[in-house]
Amino acid sequence: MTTGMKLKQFLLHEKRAGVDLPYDLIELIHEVSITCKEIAATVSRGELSGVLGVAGSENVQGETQKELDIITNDIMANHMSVSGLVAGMGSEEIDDPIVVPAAERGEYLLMFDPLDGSSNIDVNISVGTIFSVLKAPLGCKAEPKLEDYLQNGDQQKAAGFVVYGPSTVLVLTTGQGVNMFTLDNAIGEFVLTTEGCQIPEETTEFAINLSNKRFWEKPMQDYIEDCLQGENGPLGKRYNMRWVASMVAEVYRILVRGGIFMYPFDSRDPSKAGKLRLMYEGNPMAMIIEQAGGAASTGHGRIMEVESTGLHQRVPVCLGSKNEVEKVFEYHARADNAA
Ligand code: P6P
Repeated sequence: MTTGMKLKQFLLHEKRAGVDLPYDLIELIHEVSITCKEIAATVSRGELSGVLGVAGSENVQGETQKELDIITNDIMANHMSVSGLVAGMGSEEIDDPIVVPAAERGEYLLMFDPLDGSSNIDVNISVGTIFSVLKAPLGCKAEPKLEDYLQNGDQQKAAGFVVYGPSTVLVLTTGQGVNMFTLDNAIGEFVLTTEGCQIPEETTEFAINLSNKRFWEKPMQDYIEDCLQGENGPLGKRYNMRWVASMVAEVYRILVRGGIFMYPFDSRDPSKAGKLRLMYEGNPMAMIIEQAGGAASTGHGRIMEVESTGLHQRVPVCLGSKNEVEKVFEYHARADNAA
């Protein structure tokens, strides 16, 4: 009986049951969960915190930073820098890799988006923290070089996110399926509430920012057009649509009831492959989705096979119910073949 176990208790139970889960990786996940409890407490204060709104700065993406983007980044970076578990870190909010003092280095690299969906924070819509764990090629012996971070998604040792919604839920995979832990504020612990998430292979619910339609490539326009034709169209079923503008909320919904989420390439800035970032959004979410029986594609291939060329590299994202993602892949394949 594992439901009701606390996060670390469950991970140690998994290790005793034979799962290949090093103790320092268990510790790292536990320490990340502690920072996410602090972030949860911070964002839940809303207007009381006096730090809603913009910080008057931009991140490396050229995106206006919210005060809470910076505050939550510092919570994660400062806590993990002295955990003795990471050799270096990459954050959406920081241009270059975060250097960890030699005496504090550990065996892993941590990539994170401290507050995904932060444009929603001022209007009290769910936001979240996304993290990805890679092995440091040189371990703790030397400061990681940039190329040490540039590993593809299949190299991830763990991936997860915390959604700060009506309830705060940590979603985690270490390569042995996907489990969910709900924060019990009465005891300050993440408690196992769902073991072995499985995404339905079929769906009638798509999530995309339809206002960008004119900027998409034709296969994506054609797929959405066919969805909108409903049961009398070529896809033969009536679709529903969602768009929360918070990836963690969309992915959580898909894990619970299925669906397909897309942020495709668009021509607003042709120099970028998409809006979402590979290392701390695309790859961790792709690992979670695939581990839950779904699919995660760029439209042309698996996200986790995309070669990483930079900390803040962009990637087009299409993920969720396996059979629906396959349909989108086919629309792109037909266009590629025609070309
Ligand atoms: P748009 C949040 O800023 C984010 O990175 C994702 O969490 C979300 O899915 C997407 O961007 C929303 O983008 O263009 O609809 O505001």
